[in-house]
Amino acid sequence: MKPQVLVCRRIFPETLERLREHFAVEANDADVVWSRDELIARLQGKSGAFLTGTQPIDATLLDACPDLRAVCSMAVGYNNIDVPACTARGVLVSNAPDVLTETTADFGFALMMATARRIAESEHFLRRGEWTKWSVDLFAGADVHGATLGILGMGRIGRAIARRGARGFAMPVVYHNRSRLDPAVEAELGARWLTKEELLATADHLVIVVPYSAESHHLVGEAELKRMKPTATLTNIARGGIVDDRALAAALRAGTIAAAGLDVFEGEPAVHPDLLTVANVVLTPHIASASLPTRRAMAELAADNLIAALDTRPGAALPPTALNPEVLGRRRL
Ligand code: 8YV
Repeated sequence: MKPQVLVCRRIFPETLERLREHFAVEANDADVVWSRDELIARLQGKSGAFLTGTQPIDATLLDACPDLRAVCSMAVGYNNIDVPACTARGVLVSNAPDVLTETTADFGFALMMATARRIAESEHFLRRGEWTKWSVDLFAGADVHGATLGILGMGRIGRAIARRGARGFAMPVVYHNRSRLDPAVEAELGARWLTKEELLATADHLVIVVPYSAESHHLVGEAELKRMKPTATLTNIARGGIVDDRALAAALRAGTIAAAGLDVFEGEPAVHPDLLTVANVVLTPHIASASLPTRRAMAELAADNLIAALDTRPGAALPPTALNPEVLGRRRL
């Protein structure tokens, strides 16, 4: 009998087909966002769960779903999953890194440029029919080329954004990360490490790409925004909750910084109402990784992981991007 798996949201038909070759699949073609109780109910008897990045997997859920052996997510961020709790219960966890790095960096750069050059704000003005004449400073924004690019969180996506800025736009790159990059990598990227305080004060365009955790909650709030230049922009493509959205809306209104670009929000898909009424912010619905080829690659990678994770044959290949592969060692002994 094929193992049973739950696919938590609508995914591409070809990925579903592949999963059906290996598993008895319960899919979610209606793309309903299940409540926690519904998720637990649907996970009964399931060996695997295909996650799309938002379903919370914690100790209580795991204890209520004793058949679960693998949770495989098609997102790179896995702050929704309690990995130690999974490991303690022998549940394999995987995420989907690498396949989205370049696409997400493209979007981060695009959002930063849209923010600096006031593209959304001016488009809304045009659509409202308010464009009646050319003016010398009509939607005049900040330059991107040659400006200092600040990157908070220098992982794979941060480095891909640094390359775009340094090579394509002649931007001096400064960054802050808990661990400094290898000097050779710094030299290759043309990037200089700064303290967080120095980074905030130095960047003309600050892009946030740190993972979300208890430590990065409200990493940028009122005090941090006050350290930034009044001409600076802030772009967040990482996770909601890293920036204090209420403080950011107030800072944008007060002119503490010039503008912001946000793809992620605290409590999304809800957006802080203050952000919706501020003009100098570009808002997008968590789509940084959303090119079709990349979303397909993310889904395929999650499927690869799920198929390998539930393959109990001795010597079976390891899931390619497992976060706790040690649980398989235990299981396959
Ligand atoms: C996903 C993301 O689209 O991979 C991530 O961590 O934030 C996005 O690429 C998102 O997680 C889906 O919920």
